[in-house]
Amino acid sequence: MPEIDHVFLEKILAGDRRSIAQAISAVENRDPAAVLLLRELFPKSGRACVIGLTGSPGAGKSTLVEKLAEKYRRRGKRVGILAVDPTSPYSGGAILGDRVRMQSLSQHPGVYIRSMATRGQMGGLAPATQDAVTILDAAGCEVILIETVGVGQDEVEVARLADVTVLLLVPGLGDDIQTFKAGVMEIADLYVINKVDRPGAERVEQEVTAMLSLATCSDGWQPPILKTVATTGQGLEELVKALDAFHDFSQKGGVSGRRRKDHWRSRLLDLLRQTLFERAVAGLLENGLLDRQVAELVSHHKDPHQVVDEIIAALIPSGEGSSVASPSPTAGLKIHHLGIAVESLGSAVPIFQKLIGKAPTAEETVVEQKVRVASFHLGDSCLELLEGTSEDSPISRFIAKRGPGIHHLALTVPDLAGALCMLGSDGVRLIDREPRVGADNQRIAFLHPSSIAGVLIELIEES
Ligand SMILES: Nc1nc2c(ncn2[C@@H]2O[C@H](COP(=O)(O)OP(=O)(O)O)[C@@H](O)[C@H]2O)c(=O)[nH]1
Ligand SMILES: [Mg+2]
Repeated sequence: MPEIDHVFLEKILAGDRRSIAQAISAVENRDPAAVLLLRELFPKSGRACVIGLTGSPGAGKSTLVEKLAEKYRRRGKRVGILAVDPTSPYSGGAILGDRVRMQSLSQHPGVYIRSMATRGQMGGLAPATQDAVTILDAAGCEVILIETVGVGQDEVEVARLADVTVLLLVPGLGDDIQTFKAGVMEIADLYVINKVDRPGAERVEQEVTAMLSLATCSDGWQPPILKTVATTGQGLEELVKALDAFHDFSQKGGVSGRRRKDHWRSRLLDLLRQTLFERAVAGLLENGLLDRQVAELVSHHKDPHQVVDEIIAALIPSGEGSSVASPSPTAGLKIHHLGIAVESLGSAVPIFQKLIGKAPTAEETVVEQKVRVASFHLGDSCLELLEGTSEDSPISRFIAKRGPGIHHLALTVPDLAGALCMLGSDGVRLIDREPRVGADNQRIAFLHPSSIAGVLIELIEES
């Protein structure tokens, strides 16, 4: 069992370059000592702002990263740079001019540059990059810039671990947008058209604008399109301002917290999947079960599904697997409010006021839902009287079809995504397969009345 080297740990925390480099190599090589090291470093991380920059090779990512690093240095921030791009000049792969330029940056005391091996990472590229981020973060880097080529699934995963994702496009690569559409295009928070000193920038801008007009912005953020000349620094000030604006927005609107939650959820599931699998396979190899089952497949005596069932049965003795108690994603569910469709608040409010013995706590119009709401707080939950503000409001349509009365029941759940996943696999009809943002920036989703005794259910994530 490896032991933690406290001197080494202290050096990393103090920002010692060589120790940081060794630690990142250790995670890349999946050195068993790295697990212990990360355990010590993890509680000291989580403070850095992680900025992902992605785009095709040659788009100017490294040049832009260098300029951004300078800007943040001037603000007194310590900057970490991770290049997850095999063609990046950080790795010494580019022309001499670039290399000299990068070397000057890398010798700056407040900047740490590292390129990640992009092939042959056993646990995958994104987990290794995540671990490198943890190390840099714990070592005191306040801003971490990650450069990736935004084409493959791996790179999309890397982009997802950033707090903000910037997509770089350049004029003249007409099919850029097509290439990116499948992955990174939708997850970018900022679009940068670099090399606007070259012809064709307007066309790229038009294409991005057209693409964004089709996209649904789930978080309420309208991604800006910026124009830069990374080599001269033109447009850099605006880019930094836009990054600041996104940072403020995501902190205030809870986007940052939600993203981190989504990120760590998928990271945990990946790690579980991988670790469980590795441990199971190690056991199989030891006792020869795998080889025996492979022979059964080769001779077509058994089919693969049958073999998988048998292997799992051998790994998990009967009953054990099914009796593992896991908390249900809907445990701790509470009534948030009951929505009642009324023809007019003017006549309904006084009746309820008499019934409840107090005036409504709030009356407001939710423009996007075309509804006017009067809320009466009752203990931990509340009664909402809903009046449609136009004929095509869902409330007006409900009344036209069914008459006034109970419209929906809203419940809070601690884990909305988990609840949707569970309910969906139990055959409940979901109106929203994924959580979306509702009034007050809460994460909500609706369940279809047809599978829940005719009641429309709104699930709200507990904040
Ligand atoms: N004309 C022009 N050239 C640029 C601009 N930005 C970067 N370059 C050049 O484009 C080449 C590729 O840049 P680099 O930063 O290495 O791109 P990366 O592969 O995306 O990291 C280099 O020779 C840069 O000097 C720009 O805005 N205008
Ligand atoms: Mg590069």
